[in-house]
Amino acid sequence: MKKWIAGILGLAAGALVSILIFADFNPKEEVADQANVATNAQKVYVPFGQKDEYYLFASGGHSGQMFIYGVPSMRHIRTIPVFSPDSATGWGYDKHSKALMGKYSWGDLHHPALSETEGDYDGKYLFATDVANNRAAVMDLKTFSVSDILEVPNIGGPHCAAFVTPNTEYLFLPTRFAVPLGREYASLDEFSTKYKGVMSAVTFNEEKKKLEIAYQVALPPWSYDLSDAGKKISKDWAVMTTYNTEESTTEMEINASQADRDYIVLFNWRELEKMVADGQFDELNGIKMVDPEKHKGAIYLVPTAKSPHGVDVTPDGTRFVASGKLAPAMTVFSFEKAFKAINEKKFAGERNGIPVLDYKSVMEREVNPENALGPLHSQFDDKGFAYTTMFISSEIVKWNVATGETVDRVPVQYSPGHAASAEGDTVSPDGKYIIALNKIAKDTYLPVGPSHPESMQLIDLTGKKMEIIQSAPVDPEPHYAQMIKADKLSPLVVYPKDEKRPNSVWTQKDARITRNGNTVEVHGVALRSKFIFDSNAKRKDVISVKEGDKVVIHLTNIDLDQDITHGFGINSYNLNMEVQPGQTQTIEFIADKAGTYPLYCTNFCSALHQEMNGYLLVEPKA
Ligand code: CUK
Ligand code: CUA
Repeated sequence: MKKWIAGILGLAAGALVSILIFADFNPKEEVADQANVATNAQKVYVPFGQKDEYYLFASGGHSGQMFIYGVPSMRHIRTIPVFSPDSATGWGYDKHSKALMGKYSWGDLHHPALSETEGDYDGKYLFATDVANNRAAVMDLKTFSVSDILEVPNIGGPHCAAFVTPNTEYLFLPTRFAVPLGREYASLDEFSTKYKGVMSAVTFNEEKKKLEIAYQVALPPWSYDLSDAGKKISKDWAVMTTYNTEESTTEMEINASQADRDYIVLFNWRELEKMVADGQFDELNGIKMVDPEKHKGAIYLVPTAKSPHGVDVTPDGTRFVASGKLAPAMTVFSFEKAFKAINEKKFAGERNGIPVLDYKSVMEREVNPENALGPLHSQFDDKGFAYTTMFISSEIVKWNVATGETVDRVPVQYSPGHAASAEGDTVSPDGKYIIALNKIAKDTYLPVGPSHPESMQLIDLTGKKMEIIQSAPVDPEPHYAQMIKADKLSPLVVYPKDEKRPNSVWTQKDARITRNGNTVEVHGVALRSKFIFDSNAKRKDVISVKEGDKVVIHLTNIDLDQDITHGFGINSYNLNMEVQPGQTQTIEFIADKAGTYPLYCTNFCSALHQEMNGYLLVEPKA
């Protein structure tokens, strides 16, 4: 009986809903919408033979990789393996990448940063850091591959990074987790005295293609969340947000949000540089460590709404905008006001020996769009507007930086973390597109089980209203991305032939196998469609060793031809590498398993690719 009544009520409710829907239905609007879909489709369609206008370098989060997309098509073009091994490219298997990966097999890549000249992306290098295992990496955009990885000592989770200064003088790595100085053991009861949030200043030596640590700063034991470098008038400065200034050591979810205010840390890196040059530092594990309590004049605190997440410097370098995360507001601060207060030494007090500026004297305005919740990160265009992601209310809000007025908002699916606008972190953003990097896709794409991909949505900024014109599922996790004009990059077509390159071999007849004690060294070539390891042997494509030998294989791809990449995999030896046109790669292993092991080219390179194979013969010990 009850079921029956419920059924009738259900039908009635259904009818009501249909009436409402039909009442709302307007055939004209439907037609207009279809026209819109067609225009939007045109906006993102990149016809065959043409290329995308922008590269998007997107963080792969805990996949440890960097993803590259074309904009506006939003097609995934390539993955650069960075902090995690990748069998497709042999990253983590060949000697060079294996050495760079060291003892780690995963990473958590958060914020990519393109190299800059005069505050503009110059298209030369791309930096990234690993929150999981305290590393920084640099990728060369000539080859789209990693040139160097540096493990930074004394720190715990460089999440705020990597952001670069306007001429790539430094990339700064502030950390999320406070750790005892030198990462010694210390009880959490001594958190406030022994733990520090260490920030590292890393430089890139372009000639050697090496990352180096210039110095570190022992900041209070707080969590540093996001940072940005100054520009133009603020070019010698940088800002970063903090939370857990409560210095709680457990149940952070509750305890780190007690105080009404946390801080933006404002630091002058030119001053820090001078201090270090003047010897104002202590040495820790071979690194110059500046203590801001002892050496004053470079670091200041600006109070801001509790537990801020992002902080972003405007393209003209005059302001920095903090996003509230827990407070429903963005706070606009003025660099000029901050400099004035610093010059006049007008401080509101001190925290851990660091001067605190007066909130009111630095703050320009609090921006509070109606019902917008969970502001995380802001990007900018060329017309003075900011675009802030709202994690909780799932939207992007466009507002005027000078007046604080909200001009537009667009719902995104769902919960955006960062957004990336075209040339967005430069002194001259393009204002053409912004991409919402959404943490949750839910029902957006074909379902693939309980966990779904994340999503990116491309938004056109050129019209009166922001308009979503494309959406793409992405692998975890889109923390941040940077979008650069494609014509700023000029990648190599082939690695140039270089006869002086160590261990390279450029003709078939120079291919050879030599033995030195227990080490067998192969100088081989790969070409369509064969391997030649030893030009004098009866079978040129066979490597014969003895069980227990150390085997070193150098392989040069002598097909100097666009996109003719060869692979080199050894069946059941868990080894693979890639050799791009003109490249020399080395793989090293101990032949610890006797037996017969086919080896083959793993990259489909020609009609006779399937014939491109040979054998590794491992003769058992007597
Ligand atoms: S964080 Cu703010 S959403 Cu790592 Cu830049 Cu992810
Ligand atoms: Cu070489 Cu397939």
